[in-house]
Amino acid sequence: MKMTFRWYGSKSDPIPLKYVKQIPGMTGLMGLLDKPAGVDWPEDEFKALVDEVHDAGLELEVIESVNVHEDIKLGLPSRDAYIANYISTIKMLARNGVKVIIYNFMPVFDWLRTDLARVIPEDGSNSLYFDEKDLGEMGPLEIVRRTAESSQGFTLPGWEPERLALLEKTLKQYEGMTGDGLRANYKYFLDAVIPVCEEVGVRMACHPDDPAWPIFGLPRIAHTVEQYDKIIKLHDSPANTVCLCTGSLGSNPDNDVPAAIRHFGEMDRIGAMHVRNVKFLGHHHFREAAHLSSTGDLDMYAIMKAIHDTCPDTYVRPDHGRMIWDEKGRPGYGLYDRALGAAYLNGLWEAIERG
Ligand SMILES: [Mn+2]
Repeated sequence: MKMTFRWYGSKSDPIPLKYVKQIPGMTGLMGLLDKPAGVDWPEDEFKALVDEVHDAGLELEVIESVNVHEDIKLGLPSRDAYIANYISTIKMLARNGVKVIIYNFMPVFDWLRTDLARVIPEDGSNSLYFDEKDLGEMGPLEIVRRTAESSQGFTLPGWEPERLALLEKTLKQYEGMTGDGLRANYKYFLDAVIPVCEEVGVRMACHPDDPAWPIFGLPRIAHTVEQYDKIIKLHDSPANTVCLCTGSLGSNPDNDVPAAIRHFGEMDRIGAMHVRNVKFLGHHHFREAAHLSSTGDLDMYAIMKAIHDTCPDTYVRPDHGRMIWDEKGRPGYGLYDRALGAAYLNGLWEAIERG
C-alpha cells in the first residue's frame, strides 16, 4: 500500500507540502492541475508541479480529475476532439511518471451534498452531509448556488464555475438518456483511451457515483458492483480499473464495501482507493464521519484487510475529513482530520501485517 494525500497545488491549497510530508507514512500525492474538462494539459506546467512535489520528498504517481468533457458523456460529434486531447494528456502524464489517472463518468454532478459543514452534535466538529429530503425542495440550480456559497471561497472539484454556468443547458441535453445510452458513450471513450494506456503504462481508475444512487433523474452507472462489472466489460483490460471510494460506494448501505474490494481486487481491477467512513442517518441520508470504525457505519478493519489480501500494492488516500480544531479550509479537505485518518489507516495496516 502506498499512503497518499490529495493536494490542490500551492496556489489553491492552504496546506503546505511540508505539512503533508510530516504526516507519518505519507509517500506521495494524489494531485491535480486546475484545468477545465477537455483541455490538453500543458507539459511545462505539469513538470513544474512534479518538481515541486519531488522537492518536498513526495511522489506524484496518481492524478485525479483529468475531467471527461460533458460532450464525451453526451456522445456529441465534438467528442473526438476532446478525446484526442485526453489521449495527449495521458501520454504527457505517463512521460512524467504518472501511473494512475482517477476520473469519473458522472453526468453533470461529480458529487452532491446538501450541507458542506453540518455540525456533529457529539463533538462540535463539522462534516459534509446529505439528506435527499432537502434536495427535493432545492432542485439542481439552488443546490449549485448553495454549494458555491458555502465552499469557504474555495473551488470545489466537480463544481468548477465554467461547468456550472452551462448547467441548465447540460441538464436538458441529458433528457431521455438511459443508462445504456451513457454506457455506449462510455465504451466509445474507453475504446479510444485504454489501448493508449496499455501502451504507456497508465491505469484509468473510475470513481463511483457519489452518493451511490440516481439523482435529478440523470443516468448514473457507477454505484454498484454489478454496474462496475459492466464498465470493466466495456473494454476489458488491466488498464480499465476502479477507484474504489469507500465513502461514495458505502453511502448506500446495500453496497458491501469490503466484498466489493475483494471482488475487484482479486480481478486486479483496483487502480486506487479512497478510504473514509460514513454515518447513516436514514434513507438516502448520511453524514461523513471520522475514519475510525466506531464513529461511523463502515468496518474500516474489514476494508483494510480486503485491500491487504487482494490488492496490497495499491494507492490509498484518506478521503474527506471533518473540520476539527477550528481549521479553515476546503470542505472535506482540511489537514488535521485527514492526517488523523492516515495515521489510523496505517495503524490498521501494521496490525494486519504483523497479526
Ligand atoms: Mn472519493
